[in-house]
Amino acid sequence: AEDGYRMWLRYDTIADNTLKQQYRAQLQQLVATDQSPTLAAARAELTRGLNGLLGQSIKPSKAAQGAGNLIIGTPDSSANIAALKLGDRLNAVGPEGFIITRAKVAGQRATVIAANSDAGVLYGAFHLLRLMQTQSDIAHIDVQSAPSVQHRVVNHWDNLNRIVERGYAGLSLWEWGNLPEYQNNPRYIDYARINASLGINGTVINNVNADARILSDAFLAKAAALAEVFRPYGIKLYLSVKFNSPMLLDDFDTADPLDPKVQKWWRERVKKVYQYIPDFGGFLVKANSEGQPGPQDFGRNHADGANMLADALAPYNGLVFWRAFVYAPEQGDRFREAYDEFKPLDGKFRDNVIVQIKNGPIDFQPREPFSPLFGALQKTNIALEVQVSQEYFGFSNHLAYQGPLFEEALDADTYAQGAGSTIGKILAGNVFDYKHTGMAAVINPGTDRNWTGHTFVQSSWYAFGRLAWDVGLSSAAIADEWARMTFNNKDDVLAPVTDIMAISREAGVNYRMPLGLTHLYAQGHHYGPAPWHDTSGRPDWTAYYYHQADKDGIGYDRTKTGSHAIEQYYPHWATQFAKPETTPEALLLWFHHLPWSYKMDSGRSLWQELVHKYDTGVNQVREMQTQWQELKGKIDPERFSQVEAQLKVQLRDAIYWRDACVSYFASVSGLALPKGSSAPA
Ligand code: GCW
Repeated sequence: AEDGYRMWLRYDTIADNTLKQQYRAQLQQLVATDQSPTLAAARAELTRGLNGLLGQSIKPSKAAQGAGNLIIGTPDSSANIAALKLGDRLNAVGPEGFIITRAKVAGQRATVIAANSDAGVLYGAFHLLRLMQTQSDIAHIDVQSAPSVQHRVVNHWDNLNRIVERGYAGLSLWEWGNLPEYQNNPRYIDYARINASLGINGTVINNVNADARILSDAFLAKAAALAEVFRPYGIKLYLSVKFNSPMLLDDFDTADPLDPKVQKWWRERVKKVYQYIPDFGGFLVKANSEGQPGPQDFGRNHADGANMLADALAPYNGLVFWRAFVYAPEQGDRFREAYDEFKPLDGKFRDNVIVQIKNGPIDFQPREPFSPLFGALQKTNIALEVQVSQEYFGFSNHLAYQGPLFEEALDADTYAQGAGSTIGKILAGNVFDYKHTGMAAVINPGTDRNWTGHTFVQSSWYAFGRLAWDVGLSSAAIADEWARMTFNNKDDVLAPVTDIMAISREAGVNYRMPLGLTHLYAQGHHYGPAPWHDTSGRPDWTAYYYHQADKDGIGYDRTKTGSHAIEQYYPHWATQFAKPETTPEALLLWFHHLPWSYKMDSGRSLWQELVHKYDTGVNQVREMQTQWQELKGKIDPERFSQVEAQLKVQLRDAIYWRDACVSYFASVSGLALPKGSSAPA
């Protein structure tokens, strides 16, 4: 059971003897102080990690002496580090970065982890452990690292009754019933360690479909207890709030953001929040979306709403993450909605507001073009929101490493300031001059023994954190790191694991919605397919709305003959997306309604290509199964057999997806199944 629980922080003793001896000689004693809870956490993690990895205890020491010192700290907390005069290099890594280097201390070469803040020391400690877990050479180590993005936040969609919205791994981790009394739940600490190991510095602990009671004194006391556990790990606590809280908690007849009574209510509540949680991070708000209340209910706009909360939080340096995920059934094209509502408000938000934008214009689909709001909001702080929880990727049953999806989003070039204006660079602050930027991931760990239900969901959590720290990392390099830490460093383990990870996302696109099809999910649960034309529900919650398939063709026309949504992009993409020939095939049906006979690059017709992709997706799952079998006897039997079983479920579901979609599209197009396909006729 431990195997899944430890995630990537396993610290099993290094198998390679030579390397272990080298490490042992280099790291004999840990020179550290417990001057702050964060430094204590760093020391504790290094002790635990090194004891495990080296298979012997590292000696604690107050001062450097003899050979093999590992010295950690800030210039303030460590005289040794102050004496190294790392000034310029430390300036370069900013408030949260770190340096790991070799330097002469007390006449001997020592290994040094230095930072400007205690949190930086903690991140450096985790980084050194990661290098050792992945068996890197640290003999001449010289690393200088700082996060690309300021706010690296995880979002939980946990309800106060512990049911997790879109959660597939048990109940919420937060045991509200016994909080604040039972604070020392080891799981809270491990949760904090997992996040801190990636440099995640914020957590929003409750669902964006918020329960107003989270701001009641009773819940604030509980949240404060969690904040206290997370604090040493550099993690700030944030809360999702309901916009009409004054009405729900205090019988107000309005929540109009311009009403002085309402403003006063929020000022007083915020003051209360900071009495409970002095370093509280701020609010996350879903407003006027999917039935949630918001400023528009009172004739105001998103900026009016966000700014009112921002003003209440400003005296304490609190932030408002205001979500751009908005759409309504009466709109024309759901794709357009977020941009149409937010672009006109650019520059109208306070500087402690961050507009949080999902990677794509619709909703965490297996593949989306990037949201045109990136690059469009130039005078408004922004954050990117991605989803680790596999709401649209087969829940915790399917294997879908999403590193490639996150990388695709970060590498998407908006052309906002010419070529090279990628979302990653925008978030890193290299394109516009923002006061704050962020990256947020919806994660849904729960009480399952392995936290995430499927071991490989852990890999997407890992990838998110690593990319938020360094937007330039490649998903393949991250997969390699994760596989080494989560399983082991042997080539015959790494090869199959990373091969599987490399194809898993595209496999999931292929057997569900290839060539730019999107949202063919059954309504509500979002697990299986329902491509058929269902006229009973909200149109934008049915598949026909998205695929528009009929006997003549398939796809959503977003060009000038359709919804014009492509005009929301800068000219580079607006021009390319205007014509099917210049639209990447992977996004084709996002932008064009095309005849079934349309000729694809492969020479096949659109219809043949579509079926071919569905078949490919199923075959890729078979390939993943074959690769997984290679691991038999080479990793622990528990994780081996669980993933083996999950892959069987995945194959069953992939076949069902393909068969449902192909036979439905065959029925509307009237076309026969291409030769060689194994889908049912
Ligand atoms: O993806 C959709 C989900 C909802 C979710 C919403 C959102 C929390 O189906 O469950 O609500 O997005 O992001 O607000």
